[in-house]
Amino acid sequence: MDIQRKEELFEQAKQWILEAGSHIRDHIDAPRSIETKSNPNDLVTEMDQQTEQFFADKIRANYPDHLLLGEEGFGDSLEDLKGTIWIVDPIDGTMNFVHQKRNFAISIGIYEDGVGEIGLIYNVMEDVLYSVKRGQGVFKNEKQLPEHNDSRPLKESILTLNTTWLIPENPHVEHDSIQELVKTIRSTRSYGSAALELAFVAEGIVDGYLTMTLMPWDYAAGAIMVQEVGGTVTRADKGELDLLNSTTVLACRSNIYDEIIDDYVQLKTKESDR
Ligand code: 2AM
Ligand code: CA
Ligand code: CA
Ligand code: CA
Repeated sequence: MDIQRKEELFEQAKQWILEAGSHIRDHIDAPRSIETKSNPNDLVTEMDQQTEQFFADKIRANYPDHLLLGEEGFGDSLEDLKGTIWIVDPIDGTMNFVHQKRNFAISIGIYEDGVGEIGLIYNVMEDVLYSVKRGQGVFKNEKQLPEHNDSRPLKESILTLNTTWLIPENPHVEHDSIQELVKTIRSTRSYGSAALELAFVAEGIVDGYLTMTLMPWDYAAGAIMVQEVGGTVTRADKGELDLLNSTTVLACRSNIYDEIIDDYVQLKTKESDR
């Protein structure tokens, strides 16, 4: 992407994400109606929908030739990744938004012909913006994050992980392989927002994030950030991420990547059969 164009797009996206976040903060204590989607624990609120609508209106008015891929259905349905695509999760961590009123983020990844160029993850209640322009480093607010250069071994690593993958009945991964992983590492954390968990991997405050069921809007921005600081991000079977489908994701320091997948992650179903 042309450097000048990238700069302009970045500044515009940054202005909109801060504006949307400020609106959510101002209404954090307002009464809200909560609906469920695929199951009783899969929540959505009018704030998720309004926020995605906000981005859809802004993008269509200002960049009519761009496309939007969003969680709540206000975007376009895409058959391929050609062109400039905004991949937006209006609230990542809706359950945290509803129950905790913190620990949720707005996530925006801007891709051109399938290549991630710009990423923004806004931790709304803490007013912390993680941002990246590919090739120009990752920033936490105004401060540039260092490249991953710590080669701590897996046994001294902290991974973010949903406890779902330790339950025998989960359909995606052999739970005992994940138990072995948990026994090996230093500790686990579960923040409940994929976007924030990826930003934390980029920041180096956790060493990796492993999950089985992400959609493109969950990781579009975070994957660019982790790669930019030298980390590795792929499917949990080492395949390339597919931005058009649900996917497993491992994002981590590059020095622990092979060991996690080769020695611990035993998937129940082939990614191609999901
Ligand atoms: P969401 O809050 O935008 O739905 C929770 O562990 C993380 O997984 C969140 O980032 C959440 O995003 C994401 N997620 C993906 N698919 C989900 C689903 N079907 N139900 C709940 N959370 C889901
Ligand atoms: Ca959701
Ligand atoms: Ca999400
Ligand atoms: Ca969401």
